[in-house]
Amino acid sequence: MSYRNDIRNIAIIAHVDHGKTTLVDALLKQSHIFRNNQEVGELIMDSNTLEREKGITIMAKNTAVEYRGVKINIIDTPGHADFSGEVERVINMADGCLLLVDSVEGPMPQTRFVLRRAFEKGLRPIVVINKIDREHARVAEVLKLTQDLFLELATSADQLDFPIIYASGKQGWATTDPAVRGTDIMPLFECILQHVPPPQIEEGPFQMLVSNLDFDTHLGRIAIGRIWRGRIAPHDRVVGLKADGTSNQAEITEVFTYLGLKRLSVPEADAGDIAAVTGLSEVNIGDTVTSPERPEPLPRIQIGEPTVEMTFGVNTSPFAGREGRFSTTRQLRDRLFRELETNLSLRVQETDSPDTFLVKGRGELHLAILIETMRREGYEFEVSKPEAIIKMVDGKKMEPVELLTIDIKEDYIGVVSEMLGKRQAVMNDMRPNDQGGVRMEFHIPTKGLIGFRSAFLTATRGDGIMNSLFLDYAEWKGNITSTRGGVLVASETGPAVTYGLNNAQGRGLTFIGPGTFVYEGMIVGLNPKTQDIAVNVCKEKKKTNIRSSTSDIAIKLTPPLQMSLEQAIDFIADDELVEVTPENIRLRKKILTETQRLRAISHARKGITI
Ligand SMILES: Nc1nc2c(ncn2[C@@H]2O[C@H](COP(=O)(O)OP(=O)(O)OP(=O)(O)O)[C@@H](O)[C@H]2O)c(=O)[nH]1
Ligand SMILES: [Mg+2]
Repeated sequence: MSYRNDIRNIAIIAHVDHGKTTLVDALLKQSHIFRNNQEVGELIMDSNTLEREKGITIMAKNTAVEYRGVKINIIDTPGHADFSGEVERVINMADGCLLLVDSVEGPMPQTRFVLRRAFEKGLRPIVVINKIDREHARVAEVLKLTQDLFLELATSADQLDFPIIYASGKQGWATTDPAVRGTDIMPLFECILQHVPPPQIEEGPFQMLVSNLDFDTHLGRIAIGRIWRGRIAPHDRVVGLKADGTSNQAEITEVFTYLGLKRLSVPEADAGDIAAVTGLSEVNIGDTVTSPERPEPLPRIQIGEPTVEMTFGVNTSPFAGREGRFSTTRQLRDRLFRELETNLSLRVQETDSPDTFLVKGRGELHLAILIETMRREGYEFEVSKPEAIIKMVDGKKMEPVELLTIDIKEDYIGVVSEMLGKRQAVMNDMRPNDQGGVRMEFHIPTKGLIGFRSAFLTATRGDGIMNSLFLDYAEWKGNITSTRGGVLVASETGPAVTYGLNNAQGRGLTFIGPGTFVYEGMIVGLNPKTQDIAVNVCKEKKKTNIRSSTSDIAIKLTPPLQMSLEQAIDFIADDELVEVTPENIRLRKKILTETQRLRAISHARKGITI
């Protein structure tokens, strides 16, 4: 066994928004890998469109910088619990990690999750108390809470001895003494060099674990991973070892390593480094690529199970085929199965219906991001309400349970507790938080969380914060009765008009404006009663020659309540669907005509299935 002192491999891990990607900006910029006049902007690693729009990291990505002659491979990871699979996918590549903790928020549920994963993989952590420029920073307390978390999760005594850096990633500085403001990020670089173990190298022929895939129209499939043994060069012959025990031979065409945002073509790459290779057309994430001399597989990547499922089906609305470029079963099927290659915690299953697929993910956001990505690519399809994944264990029905942490103002304790009570949540902690409000912790079945976020934000007037983390499976606690009201359903097909919408607004809230094309069975609003109400939003005022009063001329409509994709998915009930196309997000009843819906309801009451 030997070491490579010229390399360090680190993962940046934390709860969502604790400043990982911003800190990577500082590391990139201050390692001077950009030209002086190069405009690189902010959140450089959040390079895909949805990441930039949402301001969150969705996919883990790697980059590298050089500091005092040492190459530091940096892996930026997402902090949102729904993308935990990304952390699990890439953490194998690192020897150490920067565990960021926001100096105001302190350790949060996902901080615990990622630290546990880091310990399982034997990574050496450096704690970075981050955002210490914030006005309400409470550095000493947050450090104490972080130490408590280490005490709770460490499996050996040496894990308790971790270096601490205080930083403002945004202002680009770090310091070892919280009382002294830093001037640059160098103290963090120094700490990485000193405390992250250099990669250990096992002697022997080439062996690499594939942790990521990329595609390039010229180069084809690019396999990215850490080299554990040996070296690799263009034209080397290799063997790809697959999950099912089979293998295939290939010849490497090109080898790349990373520097900054670039992939550099290199004559060879050696053990300890993170490299990208081309020439393997069949390779998948988790496969081991080795020299044919010693084709030994590395342990496969462990990915947590999905907890939420929903169906993706071919669009069956009367407007099907009008707005999307890809709308057939084949296209939908191919796209979904292709997603499995890189989205490791996703599962796709065929169902009894050939036009419908069951898609399982780590949470509503995980699935919503896939839906949004596909719709932007030109797909149209319909999705059902997300549901928690139920398992049978020893003949018992089990369901996923999550730890829910919320921060709210005291005034909302009553209303939020009541909402959560109805959703089978059990409170296990409540204490004052540092923003003058309270922090409450609950155990709640995943099914109770579905649809909760928007209700929670409405109830707290947008300033409540909630985070949830999968805990475990527990015995099924029974159904939750929906608290949502009935909907307003269009009874005719055609363009909605002001007169018809005005009538509909007499019955409830509307979701669409005049001019929107609707079809019979499409959901156009919400009503306060429990039953659905059919409304004719296409109805025009009868034309007469005489205007009875001036109020007929200018009807003032209340602006429609427009829902984002995530809100729409959260909103729908079991007998409803969201129709997704590149141009529109429509809500609809599964059964479009009112008579058939009523018949289905009466059959259901009598226990008849149709
Ligand atoms: N005051 C202050 N704000 C910061 C600092 N670092 C990041 N932020 C802000 O915190 C927010 C989140 O920053 P990101 O870098 O995207 O956080 P992240 O951990 O990468 O988030 P995810 O990848 O989505 O988990 C942004 O609005 C940043 O501007 C800091 O040092 N000080
Ligand atoms: Mg990020």
